[in-house]
Amino acid sequence: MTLNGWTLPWRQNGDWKEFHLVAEPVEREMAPGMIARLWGYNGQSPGPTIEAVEGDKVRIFVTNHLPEHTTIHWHGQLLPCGMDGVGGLTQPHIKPGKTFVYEFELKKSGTFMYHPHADEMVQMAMGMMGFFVVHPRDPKLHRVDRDFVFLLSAYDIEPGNYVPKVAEMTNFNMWTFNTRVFPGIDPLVVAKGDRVRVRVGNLTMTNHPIHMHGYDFEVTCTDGGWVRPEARWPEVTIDIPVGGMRAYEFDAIYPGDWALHCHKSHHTMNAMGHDLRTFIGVNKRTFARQMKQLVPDYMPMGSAGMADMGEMEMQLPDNTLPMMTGFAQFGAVEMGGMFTVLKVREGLAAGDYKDPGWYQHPPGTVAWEWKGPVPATTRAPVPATGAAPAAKPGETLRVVKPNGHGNHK
Ligand SMILES: [Cu+2]
Repeated sequence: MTLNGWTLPWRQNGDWKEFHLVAEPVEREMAPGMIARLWGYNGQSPGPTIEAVEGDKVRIFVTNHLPEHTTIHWHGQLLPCGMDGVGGLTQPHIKPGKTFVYEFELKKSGTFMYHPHADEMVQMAMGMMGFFVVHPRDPKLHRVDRDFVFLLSAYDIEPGNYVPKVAEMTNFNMWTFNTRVFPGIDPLVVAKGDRVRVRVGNLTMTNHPIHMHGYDFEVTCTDGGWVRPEARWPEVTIDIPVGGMRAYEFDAIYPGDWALHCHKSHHTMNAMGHDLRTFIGVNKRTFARQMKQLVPDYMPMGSAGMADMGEMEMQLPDNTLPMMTGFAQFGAVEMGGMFTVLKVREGLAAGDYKDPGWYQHPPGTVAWEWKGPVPATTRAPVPATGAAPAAKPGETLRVVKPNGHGNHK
């Protein structure tokens, strides 16, 4: 299952399984309220997922409807050098309006990607990429009940704009799963007891530690092939390297709504300015009074953290998304970007994987507000710090003594 995507249709022609990819400008809604004008394949970025079977002979027609030349590289596939898709090195570029044919036999099962090897900085920054899954010839090998794929990609789209800045190196503002951002990303719906595989590929400019709550799991496949069982180890966060793919597997035995996200906290944010000052600990009232003498409509933000931005209705420029967005059954989730939810449910009808809504927690299993006295032993006394002011309840101030020892035991 390709999150927010689909599988490319094919037809059998003699010995060959034939596919057709069209490289072209596309529009992609990143989440309701924001459209990106990108380049992709067959009307979408990322392109549709190619699925085939180990041993298949594939013939892939690639038509170029872009304003400049392109090629496609079949990342991870073992194939004749001339089918490798590196413009200038292994083939002439595919000029606008032309169609090329790639033919090769799928030597092994696993998870691969496709992307241009022509004007790469521009074409990848514009969203040209897709997944290529090769299933084992023996259906009993590496069998799972649910098999999810998504690509990590990043864009720099200034608020009010539609086209990404292609020369960006690090300062992206849209961190996406399949060019969608939370809350626009499909949840991963599975039935309790399902064996589940999640395949994640990274075609951004940085690594992404993908963290999933509620489970431990093992990497069973990379873009180099299947990992032998004796070479696997348990993880709860898997770093996906740039230009790499990791597939991990687990048995879905714990029901719930489990967060699945990149652990770099800026990557679970949408458009944000990166030159924000830190105002934690500032007296909001005094500061706002002083600022309003200079800037009459000044709005103080972030003096007690920035969580209030998750619920704030701010006037946004056209075509952008709030930094934090998305609500669930208990309130604002305060996330954006690379974030979605694994929904494990009991009692789903066979094959019914539509979004089941929020998890109904069994009574007594949700963290609750404690109204009784807090046992004294949980609060060690704070030692006096001489001339330094003692922190008052609710203050975030912490004083570090000149010898370097803090008072925050
Ligand atoms: Cu990340």
